[in-house]
Amino acid sequence: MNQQNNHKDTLFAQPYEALGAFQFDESVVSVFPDMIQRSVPGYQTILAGIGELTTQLVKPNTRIYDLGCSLGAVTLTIRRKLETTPCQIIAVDNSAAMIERAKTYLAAFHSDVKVDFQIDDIANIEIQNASLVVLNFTLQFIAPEQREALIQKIYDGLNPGGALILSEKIHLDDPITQSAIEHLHLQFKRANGYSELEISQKRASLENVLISDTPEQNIDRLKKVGFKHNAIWLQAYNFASFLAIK
Ligand code: GEK
Repeated sequence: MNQQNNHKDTLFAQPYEALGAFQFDESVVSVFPDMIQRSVPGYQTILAGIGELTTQLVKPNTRIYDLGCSLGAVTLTIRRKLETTPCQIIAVDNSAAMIERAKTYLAAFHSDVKVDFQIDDIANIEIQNASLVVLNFTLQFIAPEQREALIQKIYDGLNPGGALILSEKIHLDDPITQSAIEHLHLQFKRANGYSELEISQKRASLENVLISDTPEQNIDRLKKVGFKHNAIWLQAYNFASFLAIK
């Protein structure tokens, strides 16, 4: 994401005496594009894939939802692909700081496609007449006991043939392969310039905030709410993106 004010993420570079739980506040907003690129392997490839899936799956006169939109990277990718397809994009985040920055950012690019930005908890959003819903690394921040209801609401609001793209950090139940895959992610962060202090403080801050599921838990939940067509379409280390079609 070519962001104006794209600052380097140094949020956890200094030792903290009292490390608080991670929050999507103003300090995170200003380093977010750098943070997500250096922390999530495959992020750019997922965005490119979402663009291609938009071309395949979005139907005219339907709605597209970007839930947990942050600075609007997914919305921007989708909007570029829509060109002349008449659709409405609804981009939601409960961080006002994120939405304010996303609005400014998207305003810098011309498009006739309407984007409706909403500052709200995605639990409160009605989903209707949807051909595409994207949860790009958002479900992992929702309380585990609320996840099924959210995915059910999305399924119910999708038109037949509509799709959910769900990207998540994942873990494996088997400790041996889990440890190997986690090590790959650790090396990815080191190679991207994060220090051991930054890595350990970020991990502590995300504890109990980002709660990952296994691939099986994700697929089982998608099946349970009614999706008959489910697959992982991309995985990079312990980050996977699922495609579920109604
Ligand atoms: C991207 N999709 O660039 N309601 C609304 N928003 C929420 C909620 C909630 N209950 N919980 C968390 N968020 C983006 C990246 S980031 C992923 C998504 C990450 C929002 C939160 O404010 C943040 O902006 C986003 O979900 C998660 O493709 O930081 O790892």
